[in-house]
Amino acid sequence: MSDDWWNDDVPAFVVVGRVNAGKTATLATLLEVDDDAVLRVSATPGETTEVQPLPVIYDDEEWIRFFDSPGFQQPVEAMREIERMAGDGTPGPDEVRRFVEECRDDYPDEVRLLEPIVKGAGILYVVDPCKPLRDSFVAEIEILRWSGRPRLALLNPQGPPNEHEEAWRERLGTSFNLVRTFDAHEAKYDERRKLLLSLLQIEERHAGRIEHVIEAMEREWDQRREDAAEALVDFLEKSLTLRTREGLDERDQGVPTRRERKEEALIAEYYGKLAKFEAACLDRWLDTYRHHLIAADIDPAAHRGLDLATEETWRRWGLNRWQLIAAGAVAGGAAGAAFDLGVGVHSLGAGTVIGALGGGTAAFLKGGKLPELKIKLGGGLKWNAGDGETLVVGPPKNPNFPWVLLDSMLVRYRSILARAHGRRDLSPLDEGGDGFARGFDSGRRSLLQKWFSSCLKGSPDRGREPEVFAELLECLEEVEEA
Ligand SMILES: Nc1nc2c(ncn2[C@@H]2O[C@H](COP(=O)(O)OP(=O)(O)O)[C@@H](O)[C@H]2O)c(=O)[nH]1
Ligand SMILES: [Mg+2]
Repeated sequence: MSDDWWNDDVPAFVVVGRVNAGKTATLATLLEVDDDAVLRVSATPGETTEVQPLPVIYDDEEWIRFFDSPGFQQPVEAMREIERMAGDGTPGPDEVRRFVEECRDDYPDEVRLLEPIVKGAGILYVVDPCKPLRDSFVAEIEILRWSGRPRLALLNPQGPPNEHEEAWRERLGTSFNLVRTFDAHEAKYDERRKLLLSLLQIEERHAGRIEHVIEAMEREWDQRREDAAEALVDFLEKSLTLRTREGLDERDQGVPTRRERKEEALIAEYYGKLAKFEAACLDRWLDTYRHHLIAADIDPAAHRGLDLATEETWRRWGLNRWQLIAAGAVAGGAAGAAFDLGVGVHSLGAGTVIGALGGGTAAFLKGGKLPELKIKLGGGLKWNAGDGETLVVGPPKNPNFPWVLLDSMLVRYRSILARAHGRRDLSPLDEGGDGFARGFDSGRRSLLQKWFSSCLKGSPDRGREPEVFAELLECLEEVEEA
């Protein structure tokens, strides 16, 4: 390692444990590194051969330094060696130091990981509590205890809970300052923050610097949420105002198949653009949350997450029919035919509504068969002076369209935030689980409905935008906490 690998002014923590315990994955998740070129997470033992420094830098200054290590290879033999050095006495920091100075040739791995520890680094000992607590692990625990350095044990379960965990907890509890669970494949922001708080607990000497990192991380997290809300407002506005159009000449008007082909092409173009907006927002979110390995995978043909025609979508996302009516009524009858009635839920006899409505919306309100997605000719057929007809497609007349759009994004936001950076699999973002819109209170529903309606009409209400931004920001925070 280069000469400046150690700096007395910067608190340091070295991650140790058995090969494949998940040391590198733990650091990758904690520090949000999803790049194997920086932190190699691998099931192949022996891929990490050096102790690797990972500086935590904010505002051009290094505040904490972590070290990733290859891990113990011969813990039992190393323990015996250190015991031998102590003779009749109990081994302690002096013997561990001597071991580092004298035993590099015979125990290269143990010496490498103990080197920063004897210099003054704190210890993060990663174990898989699903494995039985064998003697070789007890040897590791003993060596680390003898070092006398502040030490935190991290349980990183790589399988379902089993009977071994209790033995681990008991043994670690007697030899470590603190025992915590940190699942390198599952840990989210809150667990990462708690891990840093644990460092504060075991290493008081550098409290100021560790606190600084925690505060910087919290500030950055709020900033990211604001960026995410901005991207979301942008996406909703673009999607709700979207229209595709195409002029029809005399031949198109005369030959029905030509006209139909043009209609279909316009509808496809409409969905293609919608999918692009969706991808742009998700890409921005992934970037904001430092994910480079996974990509937003959107198939415009299936318009995933936006497929209003499937019953599944209706069940999971968007508002239910009465919430929609209420939101529309408050919004002043702006969300399609259903809301033109301008009446509240209570005065609304189903018969009246159905009588007043036609087509898909009526079926929707009745609770019968769900309406099929039909892109109406949004602006109607427009005649431009002299040069024929213009076909305009979008937005779908379905009153739940904006809510389904919003909900499908919130569900993806949840899965982006749930994705731990220590994972190296490429499984797509999980879109499972229910949406959030149905849980919105009426104030939020009506505010958003008013703004949605202005967008759907093609003229977004700019005056309302700050309020909408603040509301969606709050929404994202709720999704994070859900
Ligand atoms: N399921 C699961 N696998 C994990 C977890 N942590 C690490 N792994 C896997 O275990 C293997 C070794 O992980 P790595 O971090 O490279 O271990 P290291 O040798 O201690 O650095 C990799 O294939 C990881 O994906 C975990 O929390 N859950
Ligand atoms: Mg490793």
